[in-house]
Amino acid sequence: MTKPTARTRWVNETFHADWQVRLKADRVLHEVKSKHQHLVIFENATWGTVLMLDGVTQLTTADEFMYHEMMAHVPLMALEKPRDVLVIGGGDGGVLREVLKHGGVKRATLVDIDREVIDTALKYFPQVSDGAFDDPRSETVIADGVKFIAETDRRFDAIIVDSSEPIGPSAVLHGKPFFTSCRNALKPGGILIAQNGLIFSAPEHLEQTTSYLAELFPTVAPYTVTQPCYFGGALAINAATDGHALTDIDVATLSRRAK
Ligand code: SPD
Repeated sequence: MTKPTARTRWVNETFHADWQVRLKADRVLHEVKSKHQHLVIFENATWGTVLMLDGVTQLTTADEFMYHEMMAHVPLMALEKPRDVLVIGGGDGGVLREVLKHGGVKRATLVDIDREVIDTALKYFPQVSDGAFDDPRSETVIADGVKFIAETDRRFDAIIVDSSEPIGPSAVLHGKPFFTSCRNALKPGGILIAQNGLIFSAPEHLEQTTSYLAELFPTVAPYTVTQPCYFGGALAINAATDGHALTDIDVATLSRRAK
């Protein structure tokens, strides 16, 4: 632990209207206002390297595995043979890294609007993507995820939306038109996954997404991850499908797939 001094820089999370969390920046590694958002990367003795976008903590190298594993393995373990996976957002490469652990995945496409996030992630915390961007099965597209999904002819077994909160460039990744396009780009039985905010402090976010998805899919099955750097309790991850994979699965099947 390094002792705060008068010159210590604290970086505040500014997303919540009525409360703030701040982290000490032992060393600011990079800070830029990109074309799309304010990005800051800094070191903290407890959390390791921290990425904040527009005042929202996106990841810390100490605990990122919790969120990334839950975003990737829940849908991919629920499917018998996922081959084509799309990640929208997630420019740090953490979800992509977990997706590529599934040997059956033949093509994993990551679409992020902000090249700055990918480039700085590779420079300042390459262990998060851990080579995923160089995997021959992966491809990276710098594009607006909303436009990409509305226009693509491809069909995916799983679409994983690794967005920030509904502000800045991420806001449109929480709307019904976007989720409608995602549904249209899934193969029959495919699964849509979307980061859905802190349940305790933003229940309306989970309620709204769940109602959008319920109008689009016969099965909606949100689950949670509790990751220490997302202060305020459990974070919701929403999941939807027109098949049965999310609800009709037994332990023996999961165990066989895990092997
Ligand atoms: N409350 C913040 C949720 C941030 C979700 N996105 C994290 C990106 C990590 N790949």
